[in-house]
Amino acid sequence: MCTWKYGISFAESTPLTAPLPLDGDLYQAIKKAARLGYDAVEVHTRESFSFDFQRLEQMKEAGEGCICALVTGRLYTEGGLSLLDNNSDVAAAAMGGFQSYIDKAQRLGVDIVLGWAKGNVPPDGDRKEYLARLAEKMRLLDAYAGSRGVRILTEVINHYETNLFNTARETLRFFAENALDHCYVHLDTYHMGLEELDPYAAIRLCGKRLGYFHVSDNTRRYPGSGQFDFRRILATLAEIRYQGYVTVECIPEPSRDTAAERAIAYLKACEPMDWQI
Ligand code: LER
Ligand code: MN
Repeated sequence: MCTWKYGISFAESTPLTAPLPLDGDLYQAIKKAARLGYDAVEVHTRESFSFDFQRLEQMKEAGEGCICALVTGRLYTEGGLSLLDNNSDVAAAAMGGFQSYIDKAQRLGVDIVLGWAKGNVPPDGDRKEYLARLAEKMRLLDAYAGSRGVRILTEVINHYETNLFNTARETLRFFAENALDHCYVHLDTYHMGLEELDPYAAIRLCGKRLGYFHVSDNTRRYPGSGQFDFRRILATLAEIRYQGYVTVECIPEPSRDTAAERAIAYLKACEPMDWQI
């Protein structure tokens, strides 16, 4: 046994180009993930999604699997809402959306992932001013989440996709400067490969503030398909006594099921032998 658990990304509907291996019915996907050896499913959905909480509780109790996190990206990619939108009504609607995700996460006993829906600094924007605006909104969300026992897993994403929180160091500094005690760093091996000069040092720098971890190989296909050193990555997670989820977020090639099967088999084979020491 290792100190972390394994998750896998899911959305009801997702194209084959997106790094979400599982799709279809949520409850069937949770059961399938459990059959494949995963502990949980990460759900990419809208803030309005209607969960059958009772059914999910029963499934968890029966050992049929569970949800590990709610991802908020669709608030932005489908809903067009972000915290940094210049239109204050849109930014306020984004805040409301985040609160809905947090309420649902509380019911489910999970955390939320914040990534794209924070928004960006526009090309002509004053970075300092936008960071101050983001800090103000994240302080409110941090308090809201904290009072509900939910953590905000803030994903560190490469600079081709967003211009805020591209490295672990930048993200940790923002948390410290704004006393965001319920925000945790969410690293992703794919993004680290593009941004972190030393990904192992980035994991160590996060230490106890590492709250979530996405894995895919260097081409974003399943772990074990490419060049990343997952033995060393998992050994570094063991070194910091990481206790969260290691979630497979990879392109579903050669097929959804094969990617999901190969990913978990490879990760388990890469677990450090001496992790307990
Ligand atoms: C989401 O977890 C992520 O990693 C981003 O690249 C958006 O897909
Ligand atoms: Mn990710």
